[in-house]
Amino acid sequence: MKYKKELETARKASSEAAIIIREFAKSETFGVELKRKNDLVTDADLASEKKIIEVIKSVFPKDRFLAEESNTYTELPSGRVWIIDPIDGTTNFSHGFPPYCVSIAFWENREPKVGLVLEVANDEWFWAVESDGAYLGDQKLSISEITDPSKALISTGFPYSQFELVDPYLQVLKNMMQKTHGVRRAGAASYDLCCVAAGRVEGFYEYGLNPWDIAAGMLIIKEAGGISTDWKGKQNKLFGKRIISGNPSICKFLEGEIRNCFGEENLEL
Ligand code: 2AM
Ligand code: CA
Repeated sequence: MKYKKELETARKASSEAAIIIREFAKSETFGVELKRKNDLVTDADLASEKKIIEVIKSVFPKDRFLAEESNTYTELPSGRVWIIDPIDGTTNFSHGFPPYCVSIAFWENREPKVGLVLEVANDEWFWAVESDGAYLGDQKLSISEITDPSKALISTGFPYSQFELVDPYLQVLKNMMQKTHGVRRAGAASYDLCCVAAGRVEGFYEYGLNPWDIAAGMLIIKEAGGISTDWKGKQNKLFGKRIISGNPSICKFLEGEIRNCFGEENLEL
């Protein structure tokens, strides 16, 4: 298998990070700081990121890192890059409310090659390697074949910034409640994407996301047979902030609903 060494390294880094995160979870006395309004960082995020980078650097000393707590990039560099969220779902983690994940992606020349999302509380390992499929543990994943929105379960994330767009967001949510099987809000975007890949939900949409929230999950969805787009139905960009994922029919449905409620002028940054 191509990228076997990268996958093994991502596995090792995430399992060592998970040990640290579980220790913090038990202690219940970790420090929590505010980066911006509602934007938490805990000692566990910082320790997890340090460990992940240390493990990967020991194997691939020349690779670059785009990691949430130490990132300086505003666009994806070329070459070999690791995109890391040391804890996705920090608000969940700080309340002891699963899911919370470690997300590690390896990209080469701006294409995803390896994606790994470890949901720490339930020890679920979602992973994918380019052209080799997506897996939960050793079980192969494929996205849902449901194309009828009225039979679809949809996941989303509530806005935590750009509150001026809350009204159109709530209008979409209202329509989702009426037109689909229901809506779920897990609190960790990497996990939401894995739930699309695993067919647990049919579709996902959110705005305000960062590259490290989606870099691994996007590949896991692709390898499970799904797609991720921006809010205009075009190829999703890592720094594009907005995402729609699912099978093509459900993505089309979500795109139409979002366009109707947000208006053309709010579909991009
Ligand atoms: P994070 O825990 O790594 O910050 C939830 O909607 C998704 O948005 C999560 O993936 C979460 O990732 C991200 N997010 C970023 N900032 C957030 C915030 N202030 N509140 C809630 N989620 C946030
Ligand atoms: Ca994070």
